[in-house]
Amino acid sequence: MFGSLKDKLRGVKDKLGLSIESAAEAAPEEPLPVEMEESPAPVPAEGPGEEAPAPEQKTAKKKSTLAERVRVLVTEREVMLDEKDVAEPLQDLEIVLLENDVALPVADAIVEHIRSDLVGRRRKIGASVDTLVMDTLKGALLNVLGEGFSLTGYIDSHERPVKVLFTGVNGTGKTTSIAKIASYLKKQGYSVVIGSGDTFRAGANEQMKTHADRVGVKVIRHQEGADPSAVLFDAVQYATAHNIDVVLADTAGRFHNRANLMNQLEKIRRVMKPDLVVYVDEAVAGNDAVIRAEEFNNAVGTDAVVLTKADMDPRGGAAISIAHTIGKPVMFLGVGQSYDDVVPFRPEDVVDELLREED
Ligand SMILES: Nc1nc2c(ncn2[C@@H]2O[C@H](COP(=O)(O)OP(=O)(O)OP(=O)(O)O)[C@@H](O)[C@H]2O)c(=O)[nH]1
Ligand SMILES: [Mg+2]
Repeated sequence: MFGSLKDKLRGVKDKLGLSIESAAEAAPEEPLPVEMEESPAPVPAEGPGEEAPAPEQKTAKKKSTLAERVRVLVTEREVMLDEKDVAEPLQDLEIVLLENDVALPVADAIVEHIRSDLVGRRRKIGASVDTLVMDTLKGALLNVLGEGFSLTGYIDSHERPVKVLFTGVNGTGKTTSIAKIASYLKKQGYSVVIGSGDTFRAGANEQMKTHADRVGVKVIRHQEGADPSAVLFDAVQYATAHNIDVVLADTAGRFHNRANLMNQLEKIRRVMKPDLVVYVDEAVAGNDAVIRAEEFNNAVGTDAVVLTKADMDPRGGAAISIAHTIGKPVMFLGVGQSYDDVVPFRPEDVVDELLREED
């Protein structure tokens, strides 16, 4: 998962570390006072060994900004970095993020977070710069990944049955994810019923039934072509009558710009009254997934996101960008073809995975 991005992040991490190291080494032993804008004219050099600065040095000084003139201070490995110490590695980081499908505003937010974390502030670097680099990268990634979303936490704090409606474009993994999440919830001790709300695509009912049988969960179905709101309403009725904790509702794949299917989704919402509307898309779609998630969120509203096929995604751009872009948390990652291949999206775990040194 995210192999290409992980590799590239290692390179950036090393370069940032080296830049900080060399800035720290270049700094004088004793702390120097920060040179200010209106500093008095330098006292003429005395003594034979000391010469006035060369003309080109003077010009360079005049051109430099205040931030650049904040020199690196090292006191017991405490370092104050300036802009130019981190400029190159941060530029590399921005390129790496964009190349790996991270949305531009999200890449900017990550880079800015690191810049403001490092530049112009005294930072203790301890025995090595690795910790500093790691902490700053972690902080920047966590900042865009948001809080995540615990479905079991939500179920525990809401009235049962909790009704979860799954939406999204064709073939992204809605039906499979519902089976995986049903299995996950069952293992956590919750009772589940599935509503087979894709009455549109031929064979969808059978597909849902096969998955549900395999994970041992009841499915409420109507015949093909039936009104999906009616099926899902029945699923909720069934759950209420049988004290079932969770209703997972499947729907047909649809595009946000297909008015008839979107109107149908609106009707499903009104009739079934879901507690959570979950948008499903595939991590491999990269930036397209981010754009579609935003469009769906604007059109029908979204409470949380499931990103499938993360196992096939070397880039990780959608996983990093989606929560920050649409302001809604990622809830699960699909990481393979088997029913156990679903993992709750925990930002700390994702960041650890991204910054892990070895595979
Ligand atoms: N590798 C991998 N494949 C997945 C994952 N999730 C789903 N798939 C595969 O993606 C394909 C489509 O999955 P479905 O669950 O049928 O997708 P859907 O969104 O319900 O499709 P429609 O009902 O046609 O809109 C299937 O072949 C799944 O096995 C995943 O996390 N990893
Ligand atoms: Mg489906």
